[in-house]
Amino acid sequence: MADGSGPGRVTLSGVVLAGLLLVLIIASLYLFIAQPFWFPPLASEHGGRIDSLFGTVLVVSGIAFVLVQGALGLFVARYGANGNERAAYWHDNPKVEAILLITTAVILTVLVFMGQRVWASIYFADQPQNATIIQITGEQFFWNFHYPGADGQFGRTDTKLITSTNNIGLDRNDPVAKDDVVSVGIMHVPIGKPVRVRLRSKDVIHSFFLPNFRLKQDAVPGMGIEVWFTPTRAGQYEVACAELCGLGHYRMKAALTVDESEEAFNAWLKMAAEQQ
Ligand SMILES: [Cu+2]
Repeated sequence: MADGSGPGRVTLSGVVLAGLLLVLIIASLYLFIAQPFWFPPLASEHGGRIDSLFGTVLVVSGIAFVLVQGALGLFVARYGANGNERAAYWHDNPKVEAILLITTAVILTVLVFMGQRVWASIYFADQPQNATIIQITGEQFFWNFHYPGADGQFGRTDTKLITSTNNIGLDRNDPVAKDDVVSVGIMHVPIGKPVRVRLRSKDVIHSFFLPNFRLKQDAVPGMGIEVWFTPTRAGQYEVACAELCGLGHYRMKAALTVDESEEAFNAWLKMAAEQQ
């Protein structure tokens, strides 16, 4: 009976709901423990800090979730139609409210400061001087990778020089542009050396996303935004666009190769320069 004074009934809908909840709990536990859909393998130096922060936030919010939902379930079992007790009602309880508010505020503040520290250690750290510098221009729907070539200097670019074959408007008459490499959809970096990426966009907002490197940064028209990372694992990776930038957004991806040595990277750069 619903007034809490008599024995409850076992209803079909109740049994079905309990079964569904059980399936949901088992499926969730499996997904968290076996991790079949987790992050792709980590391949950058700073990524470990992001992953451990993600783990901390997940554990803290997981504990809060179980406590809150557990309390809800406990009260339903105790004071619901099947229970024998009546729930007491009161309007406010300043002590309980203060405890809940302060506990939540302290936990959230600690998490925010932990996140702030990791963010600052990646974004506000000094840019490394000995880095490979690449100017990356996003456009609908591909990525252009501009390397300075052997002289280490980027050639002049001008929007007026942009044509269907000169995506970034590189001035080939500029002496320092002679050895520049502009690669469409193919990016190479050497392992173990910082990479500074200068991001631009020609049309709409794109987002330069390297899932394995835990790096994601918007490319905004009219702005040059720098980010950097250090690859720690040689191999082939995906560059994605993480901003819904138009109808062809789904195919806006590029291939990133982390070469296993500086020599291998230079060999690729030389080969690409010869094809320009
Ligand atoms: Cu895009």
